[in-house]
Amino acid sequence: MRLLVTGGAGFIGSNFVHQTVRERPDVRVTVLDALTYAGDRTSLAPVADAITLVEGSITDAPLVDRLVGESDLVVHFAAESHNDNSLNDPSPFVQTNVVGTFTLLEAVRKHGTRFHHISTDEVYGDLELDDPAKFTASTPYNPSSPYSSTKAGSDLLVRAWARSFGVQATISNCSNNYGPYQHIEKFIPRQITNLIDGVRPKLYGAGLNVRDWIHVEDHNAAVWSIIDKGRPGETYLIGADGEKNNLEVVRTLLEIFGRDAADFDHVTDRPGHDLRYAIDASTLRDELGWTPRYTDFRDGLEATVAWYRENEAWWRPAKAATEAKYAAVGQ
Ligand code: NAD
Ligand code: TDX
Repeated sequence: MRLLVTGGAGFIGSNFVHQTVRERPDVRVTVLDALTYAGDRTSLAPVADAITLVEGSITDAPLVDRLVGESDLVVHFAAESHNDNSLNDPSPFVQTNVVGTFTLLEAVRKHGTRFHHISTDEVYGDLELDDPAKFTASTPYNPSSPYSSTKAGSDLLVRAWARSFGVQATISNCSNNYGPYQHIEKFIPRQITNLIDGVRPKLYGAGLNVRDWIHVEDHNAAVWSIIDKGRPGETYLIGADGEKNNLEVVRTLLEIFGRDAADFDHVTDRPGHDLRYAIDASTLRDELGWTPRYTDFRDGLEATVAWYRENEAWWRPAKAATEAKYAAVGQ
């Protein structure tokens, strides 16, 4: 099978490529990645000899057309992915997430190529802390930020291309991922690398916002079950019952680092900050037989801390600039 992975030099995409090379020797992988600030060639270094990396944008229609024409399957991870950045400058979010997805859809339509679209639970908006409901595939779309609204837009394009043009597409909406190779602008690796540097973790607002954490390996295993067994046209929600508020996550990290439970700072809250996400993944579990392997969050977090300790050369170059950007807005 010839597989095209967009965004394969980013966090989830690079882990997906590693997993695919490890577990699926019959798959020939090509990565299309623009190598933005969030993409890193070295994230693919361990598999560099087994794959082809093409540096380019998913908005480049002739390039996309050629690469899709040479593929049997496209798995589409490429995106601008950080909410805080989307509040400072939404423009690349519209270009990559909306126009880029449109460009890919036109190519898979032309070549009749199977397409899997990676999306987020943030398209559903947020839940109250005490709401017994979780997001399902029939929850109405209600995105809050420029990031989540452009992801919602891209999902709707995929649905329309599947229905109107018969494109063989599936969509997955996953909750918050953690694990190796995640950019240090994101919550967990930001606090891990702060703690390595002896800096106090930074909590937005009161820290009571809840995220439904899943290990990136579990997300990617779910993506493969959807590719193998999913029904074209369907949307699958991916989550591992990992709800935690941000304060709990910071306290667990402080414990892992042997620091005092009060050793953190409250900083300026994110405008429009979603309160809570929670995923009902029963379709994925019942229909496709997927189950998560990383069921102990603390164990997964300890392994992630160990990875950042051992791979300082990977994240150090981005640390000062990332923190300067946060400091400029009081975070
Ligand atoms: P990331 O920011 O770490 O990686 C994104 C990758 O896309 C980078 O390698 C970047 O260079 C590349 N890219 C950006 N613009 C591009 C363009 N125009 N053309 C080609 N490549 C481009 O993001 P991530 O956290 O790995 O997220 C991957 C996907 O998963 C995204 O679609 C995101 O919406 C989705 N998602 C992420 C999470 C999460 O918790 N991180 C949860 C659910 C869904
Ligand atoms: O320093 C911080 N302090 C803090 O309290 C940062 C960076 C974040 N936070 C909070 C904001 C959120 O409540 O932590 C939570 C997680 O923040 P992010 O890592 O920025 O993730 P989130 O905004 O929840 O979005 C993530 O999950 C869904 C990914 O970045 C998205 O790409 C994905 O779609």
